[in-house]
Amino acid sequence: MNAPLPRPSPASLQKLRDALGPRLPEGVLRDDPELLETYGGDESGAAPHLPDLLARPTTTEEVSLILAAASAARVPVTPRGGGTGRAGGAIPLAGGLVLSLERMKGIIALDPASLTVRVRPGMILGELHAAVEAERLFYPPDPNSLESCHLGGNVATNAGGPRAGKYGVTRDHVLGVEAVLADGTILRVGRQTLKGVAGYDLTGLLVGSEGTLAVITEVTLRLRPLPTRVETALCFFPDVHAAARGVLAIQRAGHVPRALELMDAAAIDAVRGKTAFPFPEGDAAALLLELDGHGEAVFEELGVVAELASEAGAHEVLVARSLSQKNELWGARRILSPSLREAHAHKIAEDIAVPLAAIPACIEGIHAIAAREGLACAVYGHAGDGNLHANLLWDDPGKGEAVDRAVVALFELAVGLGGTITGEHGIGLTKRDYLPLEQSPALIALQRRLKDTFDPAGILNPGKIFSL
Ligand code: 2HG
Ligand code: ZN
Repeated sequence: MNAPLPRPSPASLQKLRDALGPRLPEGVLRDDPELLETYGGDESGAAPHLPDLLARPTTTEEVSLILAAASAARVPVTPRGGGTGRAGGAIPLAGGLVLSLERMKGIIALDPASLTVRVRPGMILGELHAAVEAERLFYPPDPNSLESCHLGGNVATNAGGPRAGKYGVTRDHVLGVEAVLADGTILRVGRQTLKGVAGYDLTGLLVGSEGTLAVITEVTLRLRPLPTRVETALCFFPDVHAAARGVLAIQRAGHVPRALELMDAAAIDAVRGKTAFPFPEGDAAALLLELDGHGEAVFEELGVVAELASEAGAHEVLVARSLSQKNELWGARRILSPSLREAHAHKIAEDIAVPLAAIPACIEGIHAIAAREGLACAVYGHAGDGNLHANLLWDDPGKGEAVDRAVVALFELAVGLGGTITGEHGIGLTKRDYLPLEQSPALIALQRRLKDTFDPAGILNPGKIFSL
């Protein structure tokens, strides 16, 4: 078990206050307890920790000042976006200073001709979608929290979402960033062009580094033309294995739906009656599929894909005929996680990913692990890229040890099938002790050395990704 991280001494905190107080505009640095309390947790379900200070800068220069002073005073800094993370990445484990980028909002430059947009980290993802779509452009990543998550947090965690199977995760769309190192150095990393191979891919390294290497203060994203036709359908299957066969058949036949979301019986039960969409009783699995492109061809392809789903065992395919029907289907998908949380006293949602061919074995393995440990479970998620949300659910507080065993077994299952312990939520705090199940000691040691190079004082998001 990891020992708790030491909190900064009162003297270090005073040194930081003294360094920043006269140099930051009024209101940027706060320490009122009621406010600090709202910056201690995220959506991982992990216990919150109270920070000692909160900084809400509005410029890159302020971020640089804050980091340089925190490095000098040896005060831990936990960068924070919208607080929607699922792995505890934004929890200030060692107290210290929470650096919230929420006030650095908005678009800096949208360049439709170059297919790029430069944004500040505090921009809400849903607002970016609306702004670029108004220009008939498309930014595909769509994590479930899109109405509240911030671009900076998406970049820090390399967020995914349903459309990642076709379009990739956040990293696949980031051309460059402006980042501030722990010592306050401001760097422009990467490029503004669609192509460019100069030097190491440090943009790729910073994306997904979960606030441990640098603080992102600006992001340049690649945009695509907005598909003009989107077709959505829900296929019902008698069991989850038939649905998994459907996923493989559709992809093997050469189709790349922009979403291929699977829900097992427990997931369907959790949303039945809670959304506008009337899920019939007794359905044991469903696939929400969506195709995009241009013109009538998309609808024709949907017919072919629906036929493949039927051949795999789907007994009904319901095609959304209007925008409101599409929204009903997606509404049901988007409330899965909160509905499961409401249905049980406790919920752990792992986000393992496996090679596509291993999806059936993975689903079978998840159900077997939960049954063995006497836990309820629901499996759903982004089957199109093999990323399955294995939810363990229980009400009895005495189930702690069974849950711990089940979590390890889930990770071993994923890794044993050639997969990963996290497809999209990140390692953060909640999975740091399990990283060695997937990565060798030499690989973890190399990453620790990289961390030391970027952040020699070790102030940036301590206690995340690696065990203490
Ligand atoms: C989703 O796909 C999110 O809905 C949340 O990644 C997953 O909490 C979950 O189960
Ligand atoms: Zn997800």
